[in-house]
Amino acid sequence: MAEQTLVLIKPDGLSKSLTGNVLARLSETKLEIAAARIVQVSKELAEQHYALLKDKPFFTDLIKYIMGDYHKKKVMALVYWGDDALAKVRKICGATNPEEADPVSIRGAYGRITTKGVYENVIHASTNIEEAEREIKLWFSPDEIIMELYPSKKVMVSVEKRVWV
Ligand code: IDP
Ligand code: MG
Repeated sequence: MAEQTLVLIKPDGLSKSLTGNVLARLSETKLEIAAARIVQVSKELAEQHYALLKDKPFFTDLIKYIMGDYHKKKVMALVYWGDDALAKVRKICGATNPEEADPVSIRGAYGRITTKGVYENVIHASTNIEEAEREIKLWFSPDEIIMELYPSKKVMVSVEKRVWV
């Protein structure tokens, strides 16, 4: 079944110049990239993205990590689309704990646990269809995705927008 999943290359991945390596590994899945953008993550976006983990002891550090407080302040967000996308991407990512991840997975090859206990595991991938929908809608607007993944509608809005001088 064709599915879509949200992938984030986390700030450690970008700071360590691993973007190309991670994208090359993901291309092994033969999935299609449906959207991509570089994002400076606000506290609000970080907390919404990890809302389900807000009671975990590592939550505060996790928010700092994804906002780039420990690295460069940027994340690459992508939507991958295709057959069995969720499982294919999760498999290539490897286990959450980079020390336990298969050494040939992205997290096993490039992740680490800091002395403070932060799992710097390079990549995020959605775990199920519901999570993917919530996350994709959080990181992308319909116009930023090249296919109609979820129902959308056109509305008239008047907003201040930055344009080239
Ligand atoms: P996932 O990223 O493999 O889906 P989640 O349980 O959703 O794993 O956790 C989100 C992120 O929180 C992880 O990718 C990792 O960066 C961090 N994390 C998860 N568990 C721990 C932990 O026990 N200690 C420190 N950081 C953790
Ligand atoms: Mg998760």
